[in-house]
Amino acid sequence: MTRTVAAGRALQAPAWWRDAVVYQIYPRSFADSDGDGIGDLQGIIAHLDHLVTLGVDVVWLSPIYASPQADNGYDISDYRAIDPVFGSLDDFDELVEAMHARGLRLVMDLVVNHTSDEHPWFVESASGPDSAKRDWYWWRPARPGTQPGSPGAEPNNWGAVFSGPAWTFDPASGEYYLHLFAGKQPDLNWENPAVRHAIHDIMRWWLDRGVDGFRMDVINYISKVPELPDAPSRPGEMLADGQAFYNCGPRLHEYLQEMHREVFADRPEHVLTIGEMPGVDLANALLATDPARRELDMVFQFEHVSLDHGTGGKWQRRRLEPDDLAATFERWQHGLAGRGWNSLYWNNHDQPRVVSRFGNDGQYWRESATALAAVLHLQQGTPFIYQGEELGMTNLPFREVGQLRDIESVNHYATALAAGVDEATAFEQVRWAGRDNARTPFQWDAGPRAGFSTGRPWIDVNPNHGWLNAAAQVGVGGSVFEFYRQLIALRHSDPVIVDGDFERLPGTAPGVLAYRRVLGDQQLTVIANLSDSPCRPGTDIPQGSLLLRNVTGLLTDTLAPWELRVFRS
Ligand code: TEU
Repeated sequence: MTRTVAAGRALQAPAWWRDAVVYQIYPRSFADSDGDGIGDLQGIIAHLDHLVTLGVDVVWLSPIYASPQADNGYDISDYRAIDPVFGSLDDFDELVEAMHARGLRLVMDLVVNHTSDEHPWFVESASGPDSAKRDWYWWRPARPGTQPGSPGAEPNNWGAVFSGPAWTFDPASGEYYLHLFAGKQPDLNWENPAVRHAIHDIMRWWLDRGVDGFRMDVINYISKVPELPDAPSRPGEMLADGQAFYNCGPRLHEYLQEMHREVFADRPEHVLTIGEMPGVDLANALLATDPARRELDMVFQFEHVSLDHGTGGKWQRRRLEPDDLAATFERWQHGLAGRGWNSLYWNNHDQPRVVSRFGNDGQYWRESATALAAVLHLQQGTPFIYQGEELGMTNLPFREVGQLRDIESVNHYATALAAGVDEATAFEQVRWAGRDNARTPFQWDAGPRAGFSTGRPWIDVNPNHGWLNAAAQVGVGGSVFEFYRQLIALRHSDPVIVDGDFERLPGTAPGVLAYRRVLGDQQLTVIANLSDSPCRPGTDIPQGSLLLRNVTGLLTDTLAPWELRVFRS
């Protein structure tokens, strides 16, 4: 009975988040208020007006909980405490108040596929096979017939995302524990209802404190096939990709529905929920975001940010074919239309900067940053802007291995060398695809350390901050920042962007991406040249009023390199 009433209300109430734009803050690299070289909560509070000027509605904060910082906070040792490096719970309450006073909502990062190995749950679990929390994690004996602790004795052959086997041996108990990421990130066993209840409790605790939603880290990995079988491996390779046994595993949707019932269903305000799902397919994304199923509002899928990966994965670079990009966009726009919901992103703290990766961060820096922004933001879904993306921040020209900070890059570099890859090749791999590219300090101004900190930043500042910074762009006509501001304002004022159907325009020239959004008699046509050469689009340039363009000069039937035009008709 209550469920019907709740469903009726949800259908009538306009969902506040449908036309919202989300801004991601990576706290470590946003603004440092105390000069220790690491960004913090007071730094964020001091810069909230930047977000208000930009016009975003929601902030997603990467993890700020107590953590040994083995993976920059994605390894949590206390879910109810703020890491002292970022501040205190008082600072947090102040942040929530300051955000709400400005009409901004706050989404927390929820990292519950795994904890830190320093979390009291794991410490207790590791205390011995008889521990009351032993089965809060995945403990397994060595492979039968092997010597425990010796190479190849791991319970199965899965590789970890951060290199090496997904198992670490604990000599004290003679067993191994599972970690899909680093050894300091043991996976929780969601099969155990006590684990799920403890997580629901944590979530309610933060909602009661005033947060407005959650971005859920690798939430599609929480259900594993409990037998944890070996995965098929490539000839000559010891380790294999175990995804078939944990990506959207057998109980994922059941767990998400339970979480919805236990945590979200009875809240007075809609709780915004975003599931990060590496490797998710369309079918599972639809199951997770169909409102009738009561799971999540949206998921991050990874297809468009994998198009430049080689067969060996992210470290193998392949040229992006704009046609592949158009086909991927079209598939997801159509696949989720009318039932599910897309999230739209180029960047986050795990992806290289889009203007360097898919654009041209040299000659066509401004043009490519703005064209890429527009082709993403004018689709249906919820756009996410990662800090600095609104300025067109670029990858860092790393010169040496000592500049690397990310556990994934450091481990990959060492593993590649051990496997016989030469230093130059291994370095080029992490330089191009490494996550540190996204994590350099936010470039506030041209001053020392880009105005990020008075101390020595934990990671190098990009040397281009002398000209690429917020002070040089905010309020300056023609800047990347002002272009983003326009895109956000358009979404807020134009229902065709929020609700219009998506139609890809066929027959375009190579490198040209063109689509139409249609709502009743309203139409928006987006045409972009995603290449360094001028070209004729190959599709009719529509008659109608020109709403947005990222270059100046005469309107002809040829698009300039990285030119974008948006027409309303
Ligand atoms: O990332 C999940 C993930 O699998 C990838 O995005 C990963 O970061 C990388 O690209 C693999 O090559 C999430 C977080 O966003 C990431 O920062 C964490 O390191 C990871 O989970 C573990 O918590």
